[in-house]
Amino acid sequence: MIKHYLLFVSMALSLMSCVGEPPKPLGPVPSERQLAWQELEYYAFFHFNMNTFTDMEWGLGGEDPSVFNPTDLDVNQWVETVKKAGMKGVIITAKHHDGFCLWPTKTTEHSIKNSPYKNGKGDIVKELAEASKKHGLKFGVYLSPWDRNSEFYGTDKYVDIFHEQLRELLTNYGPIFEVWFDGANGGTGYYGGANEKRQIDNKTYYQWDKTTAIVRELQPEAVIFGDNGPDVRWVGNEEGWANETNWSVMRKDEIYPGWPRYKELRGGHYDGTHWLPAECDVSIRPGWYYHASEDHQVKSLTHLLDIYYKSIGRNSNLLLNIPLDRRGLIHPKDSIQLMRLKQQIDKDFADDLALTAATEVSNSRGNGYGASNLNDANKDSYWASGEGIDTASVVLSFKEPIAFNRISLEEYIRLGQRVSEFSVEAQVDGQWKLIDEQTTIGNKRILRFNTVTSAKIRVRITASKGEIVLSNISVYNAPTVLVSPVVKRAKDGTLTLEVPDTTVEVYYTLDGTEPSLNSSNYTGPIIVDKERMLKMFAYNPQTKQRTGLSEQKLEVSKKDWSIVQGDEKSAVVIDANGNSFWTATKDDDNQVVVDLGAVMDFKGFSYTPMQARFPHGIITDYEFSISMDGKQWEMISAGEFGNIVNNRIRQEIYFEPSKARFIKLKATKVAGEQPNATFGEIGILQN
Ligand code: FUL
Repeated sequence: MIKHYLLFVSMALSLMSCVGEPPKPLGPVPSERQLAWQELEYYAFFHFNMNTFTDMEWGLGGEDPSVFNPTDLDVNQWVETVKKAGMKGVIITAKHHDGFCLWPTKTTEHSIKNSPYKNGKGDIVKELAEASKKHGLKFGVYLSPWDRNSEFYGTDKYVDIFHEQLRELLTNYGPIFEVWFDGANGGTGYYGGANEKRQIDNKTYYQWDKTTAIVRELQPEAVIFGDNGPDVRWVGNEEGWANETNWSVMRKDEIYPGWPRYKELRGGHYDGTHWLPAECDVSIRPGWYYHASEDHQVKSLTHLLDIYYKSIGRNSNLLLNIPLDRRGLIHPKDSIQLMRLKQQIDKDFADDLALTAATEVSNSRGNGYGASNLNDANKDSYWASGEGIDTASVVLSFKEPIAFNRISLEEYIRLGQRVSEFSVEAQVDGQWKLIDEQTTIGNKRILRFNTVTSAKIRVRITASKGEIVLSNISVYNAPTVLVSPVVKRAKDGTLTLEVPDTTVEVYYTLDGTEPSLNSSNYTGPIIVDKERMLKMFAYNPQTKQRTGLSEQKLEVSKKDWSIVQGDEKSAVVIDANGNSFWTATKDDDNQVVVDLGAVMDFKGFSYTPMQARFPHGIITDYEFSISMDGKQWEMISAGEFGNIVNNRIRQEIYFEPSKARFIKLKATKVAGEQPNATFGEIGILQN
């Protein structure tokens, strides 16, 4: 009897090995909540709170709740916009560092209930939770542990308050998919009027174990985001990119909020002990909160695409921030860019060419784990190599040669992240030609490269932590990105017109006439000495599509210009790059003096205010003077730059035609409390 039983077991086992046994999980593996989160890929961050109304990024905590007063708030507009943009969820700053709560919390008076919004009866967390549910989007909350308002901050009592706030948010607003804890803490604050610095130990003060337990108890499906997770990690920058090598595992016990080695968060740890995948958080504008002064700085399509490929395409999720304006709406400039990105992504991934390929692998662990699982459009089926086999290759064969420029690979991460080296090749004229060599794959890895035409693609896994387990390979031919050229200028007058795609052509004129395909074709940097009106468009010769016309005044070259007054750093004021800036010191009298190198005719000047994220010293009132010898000065223009603080664009001021060798721009008034004037760029206008 026992003999029979053993025979039966061994027959069953050999049958199983013939259909193939699944590989055993390798190293840390994701939890169900982490897997569900990973599927979302792309979702919205909404920074909207007290700072929106004080024009700040980090409120101090002593703000008056009466200042919070959106006039046209419409959460449906937020939700509909991001849904159309292809996002799968939203996360709202329920409380930022200044402590103001967007819901009528019982824990503090510093909340929406003491604001004019809906006469204190409003609850924006509720409104947004309901709108998200209605539109089928996931809902998440940002709750800042640091609270610059609470008088109890620094004591155990505050930690109880923080935990209670968390309980309120996780109890009263339906299912939550992510709870976002920020590691930031600058020390100082209002703290109930104490206005002092309070030091806490980020590792222990908030009782993270208890905090996690509250989330698990009330929202077991929610992931917790923090520098060290425990479920989702910060990516170590706020620019929206992960390293090319990006492990979803980390030696978690080494990490804590405010960890000084945060750069390691960009790539994870090869020998990680916990599953801790990365989320890239980045704002569509320079700041997280809305500032009218950044309306001209919404990220370009090229930049947003780059973010997409360097986050989602590098084994990370993307949390893209859209600040809400003071009305309580998404600004049209942001909506337009969101839709542009969505349209381009849709085009890039419109047609998975791999679905038509025959797949062949050098090794597999048997039926059920074969090559055809790689292109069956099913995330749950996978190809796996045989026991102990950690290098192998896949060949995709097409009936006809195809043109392609993207390849997307996915590991079956339920069994762990494994691949550490791989390459992609295409067969051209009978030879394997290397397209790219990379390291990790993870949940999703998308490679971008110049278009290749071939009927055979080979993916070689050259190193892996164990058996190879890939769920998907997709191949795309993304269309050329057609956007207006970016104009760059150098001090010597060199003009560069940049387009992201090398196959796109640029046509331009410098005499103010409308360019056509018969106009100059831009082939590389050119010197433009004199003041000119540049008009141009970008053109895709394959599709014959072109962008609209764009134009820009090119000022006279500054190659012989030098600074007469201003410290050594002030040279950036005449470097033809408005993104660099100089701050005058007390000794400079808030002015800059320039020697034009020769007597010049002109009838105006330009001033570009500083463009950096935290502007200061923006000149609102000025005096402009000229001189032949740098000693005798004549002030020929004085006045105000209208609305410059809200709209930090280049200013042009005209006056009677004049002749001079020296020019002087003096700030007679600057915006804000910092008294020293800043200068992005100055120039002269001749026509
Ligand atoms: C940072 C915060 O300090 C910023 O204000 C913003 O909320 C960003 C998402 O996280 O660390």
